[in-house]
Amino acid sequence: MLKLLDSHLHNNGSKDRLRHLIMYIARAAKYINHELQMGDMGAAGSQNQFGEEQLALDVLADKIIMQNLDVCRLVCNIISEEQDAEVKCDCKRNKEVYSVAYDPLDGSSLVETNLSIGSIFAIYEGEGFIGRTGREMVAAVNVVYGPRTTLLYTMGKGTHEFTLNDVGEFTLTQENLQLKDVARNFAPGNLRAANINDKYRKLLNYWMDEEYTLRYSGGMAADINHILKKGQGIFTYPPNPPKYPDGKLRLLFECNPFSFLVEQAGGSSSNGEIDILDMKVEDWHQRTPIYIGSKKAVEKVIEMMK
Ligand code: AHM
Ligand code: MG
Repeated sequence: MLKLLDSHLHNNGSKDRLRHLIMYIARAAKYINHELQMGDMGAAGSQNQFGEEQLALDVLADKIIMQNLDVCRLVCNIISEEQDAEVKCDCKRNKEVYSVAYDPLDGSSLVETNLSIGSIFAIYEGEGFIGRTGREMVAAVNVVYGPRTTLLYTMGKGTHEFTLNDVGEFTLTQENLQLKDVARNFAPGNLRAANINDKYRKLLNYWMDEEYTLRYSGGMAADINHILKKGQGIFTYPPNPPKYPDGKLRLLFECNPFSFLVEQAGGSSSNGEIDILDMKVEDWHQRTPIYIGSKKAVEKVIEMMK
């Protein structure tokens, strides 16, 4: 018997409104998936606020998600990695409402090479993001568009994987993903940082001396998904000042939702000092160094990068 996303959310104790919201997110992912098969892979001719070139697909994925979050009327505040500021929507304010932060197409520069990319979502109850921590998220979702399209979600009761089938349903493929404490794979982001940070160079050497297996695609959505599916691994993205004094990856759109998904699978994540999920959001586009994956591997990184 197929286990559908909708009934899994229900059986997992989801409030109806949160379940509807996640189903709208899944719907957006199906449309994005379709565009990836059929759509324009070229440049949009525009840049985001950080001067990064946008692809037609970045812009389209952003629109598809924004429209779905808007029409469901459950979301008051939305912030996208592709937008400068928060968007306020018409929601049913008298009832339980949500705020959603998302990265519409993480790793989109990989799209022309046909490597996997993803859409990442962080869902909070109530209105707005500033001053809150990742601990306040009520759900996180990561959709990976690869040879198959898969969706991971957590609502704080485990991390579960679904796969999109031919008739457009996400069906359960793995319940309660589990990370071992010890990693054997490493996904070292931002090797440029090793030029200015000898500790990172030593950490890289440690992994090589210990004969870890390199598994790094350059797309965080796929790299974290790899760790979760293989049941072990460590992903790092340290800072490299002056260009990225806090690293490149964003707290709201990437680090928080992945930290929630990984913690719910028994792993952990840190910025080198505190857990990512304990960081206070001060700015929508705030960046943070991140070390995430198997618990003991994260501890080792913190110790060596101190
Ligand atoms: P994006 O959201 O613009 O796609 O950037 C995030 C991506 C991550 O998926 C990945 O880990 C990182 O950028 C790699 O960046 P770089 O190759 O610049 O080190
Ligand atoms: Mg991204």
